[in-house]
Amino acid sequence: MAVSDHVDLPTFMEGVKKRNPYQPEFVQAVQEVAEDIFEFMQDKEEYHSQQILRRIAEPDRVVSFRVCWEDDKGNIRVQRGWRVQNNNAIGPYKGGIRFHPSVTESVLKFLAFEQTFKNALTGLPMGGGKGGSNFNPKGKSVREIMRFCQSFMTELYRHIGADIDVPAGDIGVGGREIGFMFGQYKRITNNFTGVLTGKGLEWGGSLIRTEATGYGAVYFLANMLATRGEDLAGKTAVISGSGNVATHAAEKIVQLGGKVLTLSDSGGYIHDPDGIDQEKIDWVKSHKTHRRGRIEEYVEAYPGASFHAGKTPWGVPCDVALPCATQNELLGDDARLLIANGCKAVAEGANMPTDLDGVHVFKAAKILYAPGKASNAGGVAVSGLEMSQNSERRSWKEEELQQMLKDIMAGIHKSCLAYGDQGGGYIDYVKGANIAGFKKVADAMLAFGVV
Ligand code: NDP
Ligand code: 2IT
Repeated sequence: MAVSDHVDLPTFMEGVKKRNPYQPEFVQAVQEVAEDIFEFMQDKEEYHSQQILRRIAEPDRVVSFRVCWEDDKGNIRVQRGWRVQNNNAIGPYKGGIRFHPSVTESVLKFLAFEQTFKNALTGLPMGGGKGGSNFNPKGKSVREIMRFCQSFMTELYRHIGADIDVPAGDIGVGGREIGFMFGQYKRITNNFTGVLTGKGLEWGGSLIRTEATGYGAVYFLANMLATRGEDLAGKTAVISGSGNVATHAAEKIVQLGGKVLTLSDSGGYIHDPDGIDQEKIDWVKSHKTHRRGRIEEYVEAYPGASFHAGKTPWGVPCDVALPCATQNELLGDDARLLIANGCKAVAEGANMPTDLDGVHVFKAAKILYAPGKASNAGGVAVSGLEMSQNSERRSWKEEELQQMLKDIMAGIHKSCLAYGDQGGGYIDYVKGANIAGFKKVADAMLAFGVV
């Protein structure tokens, strides 16, 4: 009979660190989950003896490849591309593609690990994966971006498929890049299939996929506030980022009667005390996406606002905060400042935007705090609905999809309550999300035996 190996949390984390040297983001993501799962597993012998967490924290595979492309001046450029297929226990690998100079194997492994739990929380049959490249789209012409996307897909196509692995967008990858990659996939394979999500509406895309992550994060925030008998009407919001997630989160806050005070990018943040209304949000969308401008130019269009170079917006007093830019953008001191200034609720639009210190500060203060794997799951949820529509070869109506998104976010909130309710009116959403996501994947893995 096998003897189960009951290592404690510090020993488990020592092993993770040793096996993944120079991968701090991945170690951080595993630590955040392991802190809750070790407690949950205490009386669950099977998860221990079958080494379930150890197995989820070892990607099924990491594919790394060279991506060569020619820039407009005829120079040959070489980038590195990856696809991390973390876990497909409950469905095909699913997760976005990120193009940003900060992309490393560690970043993509953390994202694929987080995605595994997030996708389980949606209730849809999707495993976890993530991909990307250290390619920097900033300052590149559209032709250069097209050539890069084509070259990236020329390798990636052999690792993905509608029932194998279905990538989508993430930082630096939006509808245009998905179009270039889908075009190249189709050209190589001669196969028109739902192999990517976030597609254009004319060629298999789903309504509301573009808006889904930001809208979903605000629906989740509204669900959290409702547990304390509150809503978003009249609340002030501080948001970081000015891309897909940030602008759509801002839009939904405004629709629900809140006032958005800030947006940001890697250059700094803008503070608009009059509120960033729909017309201003439209300006930001167009400025950042079509003109590929910087957020600092907002103050030229709207002189009532101020720009704060090189800073994050967490010092601006607010009722609710939504970090929607990137990982580790909200640190322990930022968390302390938010709380000192009266912030009641934080919903993460980005993946792992709060560092471990910050997570512990929010938990200790018992504020309403939702980790990205719960609150930003609306995007991948509508991606899952896009996959269903592709399989059925039909398109659902906008009202149907809006309702499904709301229902899915409410369902995730309910799952968090099931495992995170600590009594006395405090819900630990991090714990709730980690346990609910883990349990679903773990139980599927138990059914498959040792694979
Ligand atoms: P976009 O590329 O549309 O926008 C990214 C935004 O974040 C930009 O404002 C960008 O500023 C800023 N940003 C990116 N990297 C950094 C950095 N290192 N430091 C400071 N600011 C930075 O990406 P998305 O809005 O799609 O993604 C934002 C976050 O949401 C990411 O964490 C992503 O993983 C997560 N997410 C996205 C989903 C989606 O459906 N798109 C789904 C779930 C989560 P700048 O222009 O200066 O680079
Ligand atoms: O982090 C994420 O959930 C995403 N970037 C979206 C993934 C997807 O497959 O839609």
